[in-house]
Amino acid sequence: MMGETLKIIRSPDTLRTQRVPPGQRLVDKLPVLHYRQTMHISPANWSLTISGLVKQEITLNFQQFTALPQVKLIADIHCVTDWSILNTIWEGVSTSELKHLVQILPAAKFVMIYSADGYYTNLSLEDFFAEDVILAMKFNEATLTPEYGYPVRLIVPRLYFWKSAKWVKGIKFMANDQPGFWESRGYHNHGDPWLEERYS
Ligand SMILES: Nc1nc2c(c(=O)[nH]1)N[C@H]1C(S)=C(S)[C@@H](COP(=O)(O)O)O[C@H]1N2
Ligand SMILES: [Mo]
Repeated sequence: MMGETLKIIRSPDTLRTQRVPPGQRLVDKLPVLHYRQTMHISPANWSLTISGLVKQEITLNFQQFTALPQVKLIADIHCVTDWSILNTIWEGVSTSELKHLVQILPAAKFVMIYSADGYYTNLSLEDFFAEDVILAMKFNEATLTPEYGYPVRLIVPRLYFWKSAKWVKGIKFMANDQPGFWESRGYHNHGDPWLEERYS
């Protein structure tokens, strides 16, 4: 892979003339936020299980995951606690790659993302498979640090940052929507920053 040029995906919101959503302020460093302690995960102990409404569940180890095609993503990030950061750069695997690994059953309409710290968050399939959603392994040209979700975190640029689960270990396809960790504790089920879908 060395020297290979990655396909670049520009999150559509980076093309807006006004890039800061209502009620947000700009910061220049990504704050570290999670509900418990930082997880320290070694690649040897990491795996990703894709389960639920798929024809056959699969579990990928780190080596298998890193062998998948990768992309570079340029995206603006908005946290519900009111900070935004523009032009972040991520590298990883587009969620659409998963469609080549498992056959998703037609009944599947939602996903739950599961993290190693017990965190989980829900997304519609439409939001999960949006063109700018990736399972990231690098942030601003460097391997993710444990604080930012090493070895693999989700990046969902067009929803508030609580949807961007760190230390991802599982993805479950579901017919019905279910609230995730913050979604069942007062956060909005969807979380569009441009509509200020902050709390419910
Ligand atoms: N596994 C996990 N992922 C998580 C969280 C968490 O507590 N655990 N917190 C979420 C919230 S509320 C935010 S704001 C972002 C913060 O990501 P950062 O630390 O990279 O800025 O991670 C999200 N992903
Ligand atoms: Mo958050």
